[in-house]
Amino acid sequence: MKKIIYLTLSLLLVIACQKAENILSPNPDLPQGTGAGNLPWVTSIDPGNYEEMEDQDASKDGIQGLITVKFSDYMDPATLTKDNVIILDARTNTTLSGNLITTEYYPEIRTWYISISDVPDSGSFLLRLVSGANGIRNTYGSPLDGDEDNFADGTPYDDYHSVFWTEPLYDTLITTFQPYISSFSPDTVAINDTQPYIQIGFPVTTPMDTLTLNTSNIKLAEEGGSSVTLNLISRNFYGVILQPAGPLTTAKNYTITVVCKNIKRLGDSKTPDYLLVLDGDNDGPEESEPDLQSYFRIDNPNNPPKVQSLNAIGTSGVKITFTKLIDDATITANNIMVYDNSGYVPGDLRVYTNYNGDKTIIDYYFKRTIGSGKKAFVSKEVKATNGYKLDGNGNGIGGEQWDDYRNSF
Ligand SMILES: [Ca+2]
Ligand SMILES: [Ca+2]
Ligand SMILES: [Ca+2]
Ligand SMILES: [Ca+2]
Repeated sequence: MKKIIYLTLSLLLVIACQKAENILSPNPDLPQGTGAGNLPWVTSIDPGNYEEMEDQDASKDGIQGLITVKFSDYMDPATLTKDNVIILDARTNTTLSGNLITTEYYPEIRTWYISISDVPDSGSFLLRLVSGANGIRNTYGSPLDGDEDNFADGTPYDDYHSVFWTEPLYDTLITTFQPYISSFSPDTVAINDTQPYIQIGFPVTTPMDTLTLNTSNIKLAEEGGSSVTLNLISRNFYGVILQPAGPLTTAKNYTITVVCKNIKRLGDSKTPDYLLVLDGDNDGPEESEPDLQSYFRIDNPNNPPKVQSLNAIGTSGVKITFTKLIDDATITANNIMVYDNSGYVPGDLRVYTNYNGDKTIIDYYFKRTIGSGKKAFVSKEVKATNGYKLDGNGNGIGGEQWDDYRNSF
């Protein structure tokens, strides 16, 4: 007994010593996802994006500005220098002199104060906090994640951007966000139309450079690779409509490719180029925006079988009704299962059709007492007699990777 107490005490001592020495000791104030292996980000900035910078000293000419930046993690003070603060005066398209900027970091509260001694009192300004290997980093050496996608994109893509103003000149406010896709069709669905319109929409806040909405940047290919000619039907600042030049083939899949790195929004001369590029993957700017791909199928969306209904048969079984006749060869113990909270519930299957003879019904009788949390599973590998695989998610295309059906009853 004595020995155990002794060990516990020494352990406590070690912990206490470590705590006193370690400036990174656990801080209940620190959010999840910090520390080594996680990228730091800006949790708040004052003035906020597109807000006014207040004058801190009315007795002096011009604006004596203060910017308060809070970080998610403990930062390396050596990287929090005025060299990593770039302030562009959008009115004159010049960068404020570093001589005007002083900074001070308070590690206990992970807060960085940036003072600017004489900001022009009429204008708007783009603030960039510089990321990257030589930019702002945390105490582990991980660079600032300006776009908060938990990926080190390097500078300038991971720089933190914010705009403030000293006089409300909206025409000089620089955009700090990229355009993205707000609507897209047809997107992973089956459609009966062999010459469907392909429509891509963009938010009203990011009017697009319509010249980049063209058939080099938005392409269509048949499953297997051969490309399909598209005609441009219409385009404006907020969207584009294209159409296959000829009819597409029924029962085939087609892939739409959007070359995001070439598609841009309209910008003023001062907005950095990389903020004009379409953010197809919704994770902020990066050196080369990847292509976005989607697909659709020319087909009757009712061709693939679906589970029409699940009905409990008292406590002894469940009735599974399909929308089609099912190929008996695919009705197997692997493809049709019932579970409860304690696991698999084996069953005896009675397979028959409805009165009209156009739908398969399976009565699944439990071979053990079923408990709570009961669910039926039907594999995407179940096929109708027409050869189509199960469409578990109901988008009209069967046998996709997400088409397993699971539901409680
Ligand atoms: Ca002043
Ligand atoms: Ca990033
Ligand atoms: Ca992106
Ligand atoms: Ca599907």
